[in-house]
Amino acid sequence: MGGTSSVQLAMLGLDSAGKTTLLYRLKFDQYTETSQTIGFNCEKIMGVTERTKGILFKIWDAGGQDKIRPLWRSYTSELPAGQVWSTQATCAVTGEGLMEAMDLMCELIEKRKKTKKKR
Ligand SMILES: Nc1nc2c(ncn2[C@@H]2O[C@H](COP(=O)(O)OP(=O)(O)O)[C@@H](O)[C@H]2O)c(=O)[nH]1
Ligand SMILES: [Mg+2]
Repeated sequence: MGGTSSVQLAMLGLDSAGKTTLLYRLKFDQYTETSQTIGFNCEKIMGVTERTKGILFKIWDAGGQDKIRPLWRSYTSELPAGQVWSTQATCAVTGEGLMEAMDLMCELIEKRKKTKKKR
């Protein structure tokens, strides 16, 4: 990444997991009340931490209902064997842990890009 770049992300999870709250927390830096997501939401969010500054995150928030879940496959089918997973505790209501999560995600994306180049 470095300089100005953009990445596209898909947020997948069951209904009421907190995806939309998290999206708006990142976008508006405040708690926003949500209603059930029908289909998708999408927001462009600029990175604000040292690590993510200059990176434009285009984040897709996909509804989690049973009907939509088969579509997750189109986001996950290209993941390589041995994909590294990470967990970061966050609270979408207060924003706690979110910046750490953005940094961690950035690190994973950079690693993924490097291994892709090697192939
Ligand atoms: N305690 C707590 N509640 C949350 C959190 N994130 C979302 N919620 C609440 O959980 C409910 C569902 O959130 P929503 O973002 O609509 O979930 P989505 O279906 O995954 O988009 C809402 O009432 C939120 O206020 C969180 O991190 N902590
Ligand atoms: Mg939602």
